[in-house]
Amino acid sequence: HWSAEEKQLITSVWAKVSVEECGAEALARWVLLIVYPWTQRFFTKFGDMSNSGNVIGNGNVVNHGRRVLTSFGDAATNLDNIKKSFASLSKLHCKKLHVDPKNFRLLGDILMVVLASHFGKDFTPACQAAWQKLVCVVAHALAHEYH
Ligand code: ZNH
Repeated sequence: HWSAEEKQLITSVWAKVSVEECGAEALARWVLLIVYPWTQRFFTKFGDMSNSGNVIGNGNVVNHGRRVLTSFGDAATNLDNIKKSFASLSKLHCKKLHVDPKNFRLLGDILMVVLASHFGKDFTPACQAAWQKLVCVVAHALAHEYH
């Protein structure tokens, strides 16, 4: 269900993404904006998350951001197989981590903001549309094993 143009837009943006930088920024923004009241529950082992100075540049946040964005990249480079390749991650988030699946969409939206701010006018409306679709498909795939 991906057109050749969508595939091209997604892979051309992905080729320029630094999972290091964008992953850390997306996760830090997300933790601060949305998860904040619950961070103690989700990310206790990351250390003190009580103020932005401790979140931005926190090595655990950087590492986890890289991990999450790298797995996003697996989706971006394997568009026709997303549901299958995310099945075990979906189980993990549901059964073990107990993450509310609403959060997958929210993190995806923040990733879009980060990409737009990094790539400026190169992140065209057509790129945005293709990425919007990707983050929806990923969120859907991650929620798929929730029952
Ligand atoms: Zn997640 C983990 C991905 C979202 C929380 N994650 C994880 C991992 C990955 C991911 C790859 C690793 C796994 C292993 O190790 O095996 N995520 C992801 C993605 C997304 C996500 C792609 C999108 C959208 N997460 C999320 C959210 C949250 C989370 C939203 C919250 C709320 N995760 C998490 C946690 C973990 C994970 C808590 C674990 C960490 C540790 O332990 O280190």
